[in-house]
Amino acid sequence: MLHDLQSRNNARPRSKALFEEAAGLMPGGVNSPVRAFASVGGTPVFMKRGNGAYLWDEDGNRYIDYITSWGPAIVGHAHPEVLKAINDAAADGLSFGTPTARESVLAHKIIDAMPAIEMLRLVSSGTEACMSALRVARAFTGRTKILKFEGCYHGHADMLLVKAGSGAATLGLSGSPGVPESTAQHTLTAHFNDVEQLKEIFSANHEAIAAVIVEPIIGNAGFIRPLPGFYEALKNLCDEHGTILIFDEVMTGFRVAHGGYQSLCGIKPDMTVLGKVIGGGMPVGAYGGRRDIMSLVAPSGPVYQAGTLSGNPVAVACGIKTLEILSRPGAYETLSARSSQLVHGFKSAAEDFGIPLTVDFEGGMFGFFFAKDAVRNYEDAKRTNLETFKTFFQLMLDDGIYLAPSAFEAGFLSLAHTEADIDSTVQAARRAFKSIGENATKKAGR
Ligand code: KE4
Repeated sequence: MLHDLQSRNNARPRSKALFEEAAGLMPGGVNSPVRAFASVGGTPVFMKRGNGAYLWDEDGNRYIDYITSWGPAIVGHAHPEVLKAINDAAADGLSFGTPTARESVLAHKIIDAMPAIEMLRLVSSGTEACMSALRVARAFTGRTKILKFEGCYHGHADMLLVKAGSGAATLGLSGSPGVPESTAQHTLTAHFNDVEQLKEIFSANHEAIAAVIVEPIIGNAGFIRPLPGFYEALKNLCDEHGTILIFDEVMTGFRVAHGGYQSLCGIKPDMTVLGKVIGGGMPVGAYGGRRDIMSLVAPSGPVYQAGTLSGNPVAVACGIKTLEILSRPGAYETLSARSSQLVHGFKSAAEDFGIPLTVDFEGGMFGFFFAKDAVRNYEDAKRTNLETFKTFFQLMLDDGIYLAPSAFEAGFLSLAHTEADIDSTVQAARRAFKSIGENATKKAGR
């Protein structure tokens, strides 16, 4: 039986009250738009604590968590070894505004995992990393134009809020007021997986594009994989035109594989952007790449970029321990096995009830669309059945499964998710698909 939203809100009275209070204090009652449940309706769930694969809300309801804080909680919430690393670091002070030895430990781990990164700079968010990488690429090439793909989200810096994914797509905001046209005009956009259009754009902007930035698997429009040959074509065009290729691996880095997507596809980007997992749930981002490019960054070069809490000792300690746990034998095999169990369970359950569903996964990241045909770009994603997604999301939430509250987001699991957790999730999906299927039949019968 599909409950109405009212009964759902009543089932979580504490979240409802907290949301009403927050709405008067912070825009939309949240500190990041995608948390507001705008596209799925109902009251956002206020979480009180997490442990392992689970979250508990303020009303005491338990959920199996498939957001993992949008990627960072990949070893599970409140992992004892991570908490110890944080507590030990914090006991020595929170922040000094000086270099610390720990920052080089994290830098080594990242560079060892991604050889395309010869040198890097730590910052405090993915947004900061993306905007800084583009500034350096513009300085290195002496060019102004940048190229991004529709549906990709690279944080909220002005020049990147053009046909962006994630929360911008969820809210139907292709750009954003406040971004001057004088800025947006330098951002070119292309359809993902469209090599012919790429060739046209490059020839129309001959040697004028400073950088191309791309999410190697688009996680901010659902889960959209590159077609075979797409990145080879893109890399060749960039090399031919002296354009910097930037892989934004904020989401895929250490998530789809230890070496990120670049280790799977064999493409060596000129620059890479990271975030999320490298902080393990605390604020860490990074940008890096070829030494000749990164050497331009102040104080070794003239390109200015700075940050009070960049390389923060406690956040870096959290990231180091997280990467250490991830580098243990079998970690990525486990993540992949759980993702495979989940998406194939969803697919089989949806088929049993005649519901068109496409699924995909890579490592600990997965996605699904209510659609018959494969989704190849943002336009395809927007044509999927968003109403069915909304119903599915709410039914799963009521059944104790916390999925991303938007069809334009990927899902994430952790090393703490057990086979039994995944099986429970698939059983909940089966109940949801049954309910959706029965409703569709009733409507058809009217
Ligand atoms: P942050 O500034 O949110 O740390 O990172 C921006 C960013 C950059 N690049 C990619 C590929 C990203 O996925 C992100 C942030 N992702 C979103 C979720 N899709 C963060 C969640 C949110 O906005 O609240």
